[in-house]
Amino acid sequence: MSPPSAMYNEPSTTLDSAPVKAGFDVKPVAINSNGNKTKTLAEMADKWEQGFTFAPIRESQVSRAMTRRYFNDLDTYAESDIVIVGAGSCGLSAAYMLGKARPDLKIAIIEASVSPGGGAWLGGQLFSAMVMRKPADAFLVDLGVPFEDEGDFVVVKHAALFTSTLLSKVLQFPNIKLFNATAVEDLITRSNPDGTLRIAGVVTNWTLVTMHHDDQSCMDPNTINAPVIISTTGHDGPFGAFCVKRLVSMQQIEKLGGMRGLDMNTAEDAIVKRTREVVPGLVVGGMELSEVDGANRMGPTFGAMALSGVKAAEEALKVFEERKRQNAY
Ligand code: 48N
Repeated sequence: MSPPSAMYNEPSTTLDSAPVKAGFDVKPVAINSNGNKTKTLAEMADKWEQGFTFAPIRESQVSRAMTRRYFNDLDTYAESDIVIVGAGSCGLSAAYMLGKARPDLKIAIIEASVSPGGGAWLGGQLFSAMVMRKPADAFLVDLGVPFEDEGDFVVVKHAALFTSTLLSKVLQFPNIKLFNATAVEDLITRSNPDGTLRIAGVVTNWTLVTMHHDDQSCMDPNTINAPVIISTTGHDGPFGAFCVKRLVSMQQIEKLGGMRGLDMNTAEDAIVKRTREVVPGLVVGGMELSEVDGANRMGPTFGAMALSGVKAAEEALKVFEERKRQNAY
């Protein structure tokens, strides 16, 4: 007998499509569909053979729980206030600052990899510890990440502790949505009255699709409109420095300066101080900026990534408020 064709009537659930609510909406202990409070771990301990069972499910409920939310998010963030390209340490730091400062704004993060975090899961040469030079310890204090104080710098015992804490805090903001496994493969542009261009959104596709444009027939992308983009796609590499390379190919900047040799003292100050709106509507931070300015690289010290993210958030908010004044979205 063929399966019931859509005969199954799921208990009605309507997603809260109201604008995102401020504050962390922490739910009480879950209540089963039959109205019973779910068991605690202590109540389950050592009783796995005495009647333990999961609540019943139908596969379509799982499918609908995922797809309903994902496509609701795509609809909600199709018009975003700020888009961050790249969820590495700089992009996530910018998202954290924006999530705290502006719960009223819709912020979309587009991350090409399935796993966000970029190069910040380990310190240098796959070692665990992460070094941040002061005053970047202020960011760790704000975030609540413990560290060992070594005088002019601090050490987080495992880079993953920093990145997972930052990621966890960012993902808990109700006004921030992470679209991972999704690549930005172009930029939306608008002409200003004076004939110059401004960036007004991003063009996206599943990363696996982006990687196969050469061996498949045309696979058109999707879009997200936003008055300001923060690009933190890292230094040059298969996906790196994407937006600034695109600015060159669309002749918005003449050429890239190219990241220079390693010099920690020079590199970190330059990246933080020069985090800025490189072209109207596009703020660049982190190591992508080294490709624009020809800045030195700093190697395995991450304070500049955090503070560049802090500054990128400030710069993006200035651009956002300016666009609002101009009514130029
Ligand atoms: O971690 P990264 O690469 O970039 P940053 O700038 O956040 O942090 C850089 C830092 O990890 C270093 O490189 C350290 C300090 N070393 C310096 C040195 O001297 O070597 O994160 C960039 C993220 C990655 O997760 C990419 O997957 C993502 O951006 N990404 C993209 N996401 C969406 N669309 C794209 N086109 C895209 N390109 C890159």
